[in-house]
Amino acid sequence: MEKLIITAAICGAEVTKEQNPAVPYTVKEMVREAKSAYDAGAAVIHVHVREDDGTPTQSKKRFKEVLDAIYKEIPDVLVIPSTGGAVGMSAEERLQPTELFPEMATLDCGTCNFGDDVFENTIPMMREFGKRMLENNIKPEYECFEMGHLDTILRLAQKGQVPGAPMQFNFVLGVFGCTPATGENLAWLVRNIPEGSTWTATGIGRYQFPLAMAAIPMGGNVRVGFEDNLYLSKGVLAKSNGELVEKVVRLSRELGREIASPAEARRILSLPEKQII
Ligand code: KMH
Ligand code: ZN
Repeated sequence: MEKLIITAAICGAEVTKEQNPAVPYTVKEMVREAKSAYDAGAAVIHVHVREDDGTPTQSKKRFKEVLDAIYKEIPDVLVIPSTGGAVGMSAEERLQPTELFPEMATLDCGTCNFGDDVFENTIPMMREFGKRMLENNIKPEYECFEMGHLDTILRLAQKGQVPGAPMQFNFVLGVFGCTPATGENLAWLVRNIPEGSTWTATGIGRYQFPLAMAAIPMGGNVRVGFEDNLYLSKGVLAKSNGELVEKVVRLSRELGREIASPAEARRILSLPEKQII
C-alpha cells in the first residue's frame, strides 16, 4: 500500500472565528495554519481565501498573496486552491485561481444541497471548469458530495470534456443534505472509480476521524482541517489544523501506514516533480 497523503483544508469558506478562534482569515494566519499542518505531516494544503474580516473571496489577487506567502514558508508543499469558493458565487468568480496555474485545483462534481443552501455545479458549469483545467494544464481534484456526482464526472471524462486518467477523487461525505459519511457509502464510491485512480476521504464534522479510520486501511488518503471540522474530540476545539493532522498521523501509524511527504504525494498523484529553488 502507498503511504498516506494527508490534506489539510485549513480554512474553508463557511467556518468563522466565532466558532473557533484559530480559523485563519489574514495572510499571516493562513501561513501559520498551513505551516502547523505541514509540520504535523500534511503534504497537501487545500486553500480557500478570505478577506481580513473573514468574508470569503475568490479574488485572484488574494489567492496570489496567500499562495506566495505559503510557498515562501514551505516551498515544497502541494497547494490545491478551491474553485468551489462559497455558495452563491458565479462560475467566473470561482475560476479566478486557475489563472495562477496551480498544480491542482478542486472541481466540484454536481449541484447539491449544502445545509440550507444549494451549491450550484450544473453540467455546463462543470464543462466550463474542465475546459479551463485542460487549457491551463491543471489536474483536478474531483470533489464528490453525492453518489451521483461520481457517475456524472466519469461521463464527462469519457467524453474528454474534463481531464481524464489518472483521476483524483475527494469523497466529501456528511454534508447536511448530501451523502452520509458511512463506510458503506465510501466503499461503494471506491468500488466504482476507474482502475489507477487515487482517492481521498473527507468526513464532515464528527465524522472526520471515523471516515479517516475507514479510509486508511482501504488504501485511500485523508483530508482533515477546519473547513470540515473544528473539533479534536467531542467538545474539545482544535487549537490548530496541525492538531487535527497529528491525530490522523497517530491513527495511521497505529494501523501500520506511513505518511507521504509532498514529493511522495506528487508521485502518487502522477504530478510532475516540483523544482524547489
Ligand atoms: N465551500 C463549499 C460551498 C471546493 O472547495 O471545491 C464548496 C467547497 C468545494 O468547499
Ligand atoms: Zn473547499
